[in-house]
Amino acid sequence: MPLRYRTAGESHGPALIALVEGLPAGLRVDTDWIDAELARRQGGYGRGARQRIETDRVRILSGVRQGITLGSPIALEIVNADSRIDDPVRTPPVHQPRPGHADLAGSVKWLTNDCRGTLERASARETAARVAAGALAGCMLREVGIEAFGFVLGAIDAFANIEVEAASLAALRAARDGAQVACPCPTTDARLVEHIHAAKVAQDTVGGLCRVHVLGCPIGLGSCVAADERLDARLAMAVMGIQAFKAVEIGLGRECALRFGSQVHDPIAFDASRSGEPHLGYLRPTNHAGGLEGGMTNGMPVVVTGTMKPIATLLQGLPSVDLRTKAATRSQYERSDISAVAAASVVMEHAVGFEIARAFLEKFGGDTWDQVRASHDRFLSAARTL
Ligand code: EPS
Repeated sequence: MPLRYRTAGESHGPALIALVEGLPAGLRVDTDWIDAELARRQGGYGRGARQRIETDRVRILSGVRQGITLGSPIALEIVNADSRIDDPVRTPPVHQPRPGHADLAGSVKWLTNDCRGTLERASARETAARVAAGALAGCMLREVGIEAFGFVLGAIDAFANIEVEAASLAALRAARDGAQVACPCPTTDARLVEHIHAAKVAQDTVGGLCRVHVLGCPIGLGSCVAADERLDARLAMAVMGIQAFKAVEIGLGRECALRFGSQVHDPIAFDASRSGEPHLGYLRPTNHAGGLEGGMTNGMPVVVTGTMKPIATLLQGLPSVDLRTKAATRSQYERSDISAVAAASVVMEHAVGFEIARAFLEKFGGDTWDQVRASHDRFLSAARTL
């Protein structure tokens, strides 16, 4: 069984669910850490009033016994405090679709002029369940020293220049977690707060760039042999699957088009004294490839950047039509966030982490965690003797 997950849950439904299949038996699950990641997703300057209502906590409904995975499907539940989907007064119909939202396409798709069902289905509230699934898989990655680190890189005119290395990871994590918009660079973070505040005053919204570094991946996760096995393709899908993401880049990304090959490709050298590191001693002075060559990890940190568009719900509204009359109007306002980019960086960290975990189990999978770990150790020993 490949590692996979499916989430379910509407914005104002009773609960969110994630069903995770394919984790081996014998893995310790750290629910405190999963809850801490859920709390981190709820933070960030620019979030709406909903975050004061919800206190997201995971409840494990199956697949775990005394804190250890059984190897059976793991059902995770996060209860919605703001559950009012069955109350027609508190979740009234919506007839003026928001440009940039799923409202219009979803209403036509489901043959109704009420956008309410679509906004409930499309809501990013569901990302809480995705973070829970990703953090569950992260419990496995942490056992083998693989760590995903997501943060906000910037927005509008403020973009940080952040070098992520194993030695600086703890300090960067502390800076990010103490920041208001999850950006480890304090000056960029402060500027992002100004932009989000200005957007609030102007009844506007702000998106941004999120970046995830994954440290500690062994060489050879993913594959070059088929399009759907390429890890870069799979990471792109995982990130584009997050609400409001419009672009994904690996390493230098689209900047590759601006440079000649000699300025893009990362030179290869070898230092036997560093064979204990993920790159096994194959040193790369640069990491423009973002840790992926030929759809496989190359031992350098995996670096993925995602672009989140500004939230489609603007307090000022945007030009739209009333779906009943087709008359010009403004889009209908629903309680929302000014910016959810800080939350999106947490979601992206876990979406990327889950895909790395999936690739890890494809290469080293077994029924029990001990078997998986032994397979990983055997592979590293063999690779070091090449
Ligand atoms: C969301 C709209 C807002 C956000 C919500 C996502 O919800 P509401 O309309 O209920 O205020 O707060 O995000 C969350 C609740 C969350 O936990 O992230 C949307 O339309 O996607």
